[in-house]
Formats: sequence, C-alpha cells, structure tokens
Amino acid sequence: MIRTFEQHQLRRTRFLDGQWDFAADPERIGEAEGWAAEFPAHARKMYVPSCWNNELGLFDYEGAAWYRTAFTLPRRGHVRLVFHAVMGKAEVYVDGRPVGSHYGSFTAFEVVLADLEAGAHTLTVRTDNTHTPQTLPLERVDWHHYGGIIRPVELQELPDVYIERFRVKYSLDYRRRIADVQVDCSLRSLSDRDAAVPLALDCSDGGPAGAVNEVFVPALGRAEARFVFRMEEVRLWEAGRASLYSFRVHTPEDDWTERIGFRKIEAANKTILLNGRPVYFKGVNRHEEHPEWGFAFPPKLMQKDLDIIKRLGCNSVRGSHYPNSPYWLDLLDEQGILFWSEIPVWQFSAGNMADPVVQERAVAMLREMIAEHYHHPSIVFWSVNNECQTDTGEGLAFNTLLVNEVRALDDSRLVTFATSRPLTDLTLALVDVIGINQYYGWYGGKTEEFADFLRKFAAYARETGAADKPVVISEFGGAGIFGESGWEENRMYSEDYQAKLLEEALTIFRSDPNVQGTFIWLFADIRTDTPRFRDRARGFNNKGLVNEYRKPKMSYRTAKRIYESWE
Ligand code: ADA
Repeated sequence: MIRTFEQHQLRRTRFLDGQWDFAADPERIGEAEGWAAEFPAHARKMYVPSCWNNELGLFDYEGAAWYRTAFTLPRRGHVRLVFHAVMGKAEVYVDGRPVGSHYGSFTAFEVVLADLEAGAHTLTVRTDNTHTPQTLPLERVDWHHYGGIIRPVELQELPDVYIERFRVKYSLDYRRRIADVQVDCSLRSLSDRDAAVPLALDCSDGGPAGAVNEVFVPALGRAEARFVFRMEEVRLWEAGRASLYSFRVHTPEDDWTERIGFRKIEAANKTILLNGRPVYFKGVNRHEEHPEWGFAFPPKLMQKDLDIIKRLGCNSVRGSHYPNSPYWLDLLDEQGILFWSEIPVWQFSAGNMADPVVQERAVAMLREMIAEHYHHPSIVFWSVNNECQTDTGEGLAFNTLLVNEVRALDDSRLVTFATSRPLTDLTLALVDVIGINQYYGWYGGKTEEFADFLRKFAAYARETGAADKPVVISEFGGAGIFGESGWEENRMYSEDYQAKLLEEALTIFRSDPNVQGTFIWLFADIRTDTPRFRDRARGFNNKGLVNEYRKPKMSYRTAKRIYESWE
C-alpha cells in the first residue's frame, strides 16, 4: 500500500512487491557483464520494498546492487511503472533494455513504456546508494545509509490517451468558507492518431458534479485542460479536526483521484496562523526508520507511530530529514496533524553549497517533493535545509536559490529551514518561519542557558531584518538510553537526565512569546552507525522519547505531561 485511499478505479494498477532476485555488485562489474539481460547465478532473494541492510550479510553494505522481477501483460499495451522510492541512483531496464533512470532517494519517479508486447517481461533495476560529497545526503549524516527499493513499485496499464498530471489548487476565504478552485490536468497520447477525449471531474461533495471538457489531444502529443469553479460552505481542515475532499478526473478509459483539505497557513507578526487562528506547534522530529525495516517503514507501524505521537499530545511532526512516505502523509491528513517536510540537505559546508551538481540535485529533489506531496493538507512547511553553513556567502546564495524555487512552485505553504548558527545566520530574513536547532544541556552549556540565548537571538533577529518572523525550536534534546537510570539525575545518557533536560527546555521555550512551537529531538531512537559517524552509544542516536522498538522512556511521559498541559 502506498496510499490510504483508492487512486484509480478504471486504470488497472498492481504492485510488483514481493520476492525479487537480488545481487550486490561491490566490484561494479554488473554493467560490463550484462546483468541487465542476464542476472548473475549467485543472486539471492530480496523482498521489495525493503532495505538490504536489514538482511543477513548486508548489514553494512553500501554500493551498487541489482534487482530483478518479472511481470506479465495480458494484452499488448502501454505501461507506466512507478517507483515510489529507490535509494540513491536507479537505472531501470525492461527486457534488458535501458528505459529510465533517476537520482534521489526519497521521491517517486516513473517510466512510461508505449506498446509493450503481451506476455512475460523482466524488470531489472540497478541501484547505487554510494554516498559522496555530491550526494543528497552527503557521506556524513547522523542516520544509517540504507540501500534498496524502499517503497512499492507499481505497474499501471495505460490507455492510448492517459491522464499524465492532475493538480488541484484553490484560494480560500476561510471566514466565509468559500474556495475558488482550479483543477489542471494534462492528457498525453501514446497513439499515432489524434483523439477528442471527454474529460470529466467529480468532487466528493459540494463540487461541480460531472463537469466535462472535450479535450483535443494530438497524436503522440499532450493537451491541457482546466476546470475553474467556486465551492461554498466548505468544511475547513483544522489541526485535530480534519475534513477532506476527493476530486476525481476521468475519461471513458482512465481516471485519477486526489484528496485535499481546505486550509490556509500564514505567518504574520511573529505568529503562525491556521485558518486565521494562531497555532502553537507541539511537535516531535521523526525519522521514518525502524531497526527491522530501515526506511521501508511498514504502513501498519506508521499508524502506530501516529497513535503514540497523538497520545503524547502533539499536533505536529517534523519529517527529519527527507520526504516521507505518501501513506504516512495520508494518515496525517486524516488525523489533522501538521507536518514539516524537508529535503536531505544536512550539514552542508560552504563548499558543498557552492557545487553546481549539489545545487542541481537539491533543486530537483525540492521540485519532486513539492510535485508529489502538493495535495497533502497536513504539510504546512517546506524546509530547504538543516544545519548548513548559512552564515556564509555560499549559504546565502544557496538558501536564496532554494527558497525562490519553493516560492515559484507553491505559494500555499510556508518556507522554512533549521539553523544551527542562529546568532550568525545570514539567511533568516529569506524564509517565512525560522527553525532553530540548539542543544544546550547536551552538547554544551547548561539547559538554563536557553533563556539567555533566546534574548540574544531576538536582538540578532532585529538587527538582521527578521524580527517579525515566527520562530520554532526545530531541534533540542539529549540522549537517554532506554532502561538506563541511577541516583544522579544529572548523569548523561540516563533516562532521568534526558527527561529533566526536556522539562527545563520546554518550560523556557513556552514562556518566551517569540517562540511559536517546539519539535523535540527525537521521537524514536534511530540506527546511526554509518562508517563516518561511529561515535554514538549502541550505534544509535538515543535521543528518542521512545526507543527504536517504540517502548516509552521517562522522557515520553514527561513530554506528554507538559504538552497536554499546554492545551
Ligand atoms: C543535529 C541534526 C540531527 C541530529 C542531532 C543530534 O541537530 O540535525 O539530525 O544529528 O543533531 O542528535 O545531534
């Protein structure tokens, strides 16, 4: 499953999940030896989706690897393969022939094949999750470098003219509960004949039932269609009270459903407003990771993570540090939880940010993230980076590039980033909301120093033209190893100290009128034993409120008590 609702009733879709053939290629000989056409004899089985690092013998493997499966077409026709996420670089072959490639681990990509013969076909994917100074993320990150096909692979059978793109936009007057809606569709022809295609739009309720456009689609070309209409008495999507609307476009042979929520997120006078009312973010940072599944996080556990997070009293989650699964975002949409979505631009130096290859990859991933997740009402922040050297000229140029890109693509959300150099950052005035990562009480200084720090920050924000920007504390916390307790409440790595640090920090943040919310680092412990980051106890980042198996620590109960008291 990749969505919680049915996206297609007419378009025939199936998931190619299951046992694929798999061969690691540490020597990188697969291309020369023609593995795309003939898979090596020593292949083993690998479940898709999964991460190979969770399997025996591949715990630490980073590099090239090949996957192969077979599919059968009942009739000759057009096929769309959707790879919902493949780590690193992916090269796709059908029947041994190269048909597509993609760079960028956490966003979906597609390969469309016209006129494929009926019968059996092989699908082979070469993946490469090698991390370098030009990859997103870089070699050195504080999480594990999982590899593999981490989200489902979908096969869709397409008619001659199919719906290629579908976007629902609206402008909302939340006081009068009126939405002016614009639906844009692109139809694409895979046939050598021109066609006139009736395209209809249905809305779950309150919309223009059965509006139809006759669209002329030239042979092997594309055509755009637009529906524009007003909806009245719309139910608003609110935090904790989600109202969703489905829109379905269809031709006699194809269809596509998307789901949206009507809401407006704004930043004004240091405040973040949802549908005109100030919202205070009670959040956690969450990695979509588990020691048994890696990044191939199972839908069932997403539901449980969300239940645990809601029980904590949260209204928001930061998806640190990469685009999350659409299934997870669907759950957040349904539960009215606010989400911060970001790309894995993590601790880039000035040199990294000046590299044109890195810039191009960051922009590409931003574009893909926004295109893929545009309809989720839960997403209120697009974040362009985490803890980069944004106190340099290169950082300013880089953040300017990314912020402008986001603004050009989506004006319905707020732009943010997380700075670890808040008192020297040159880019604060660029964004709508400033995220601050600070670890007083853990990496240096005492927790109580947060109060003085916030005073200094307010002064710096005034000097740099960012005084009116709302601020959230996007990371803070300390490690507490599950089960570790003692007589000394200041003993680092104990559950006691972690809980005490969080309590002190949360109390300071809440009493500062400039702070509009807190995202505790971290929801759950994560594996972080990459070759370049091997100084973490147990090979884990232990700052979770729950351990990696979701058992609550003392800090979970402390944070729950505090978040619940902030009603
Ligand atoms: C940073 C970083 C996180 C994590 C955290 C920590 O702020 O953004 O990914 O590494 O520090 O635990 O030290």
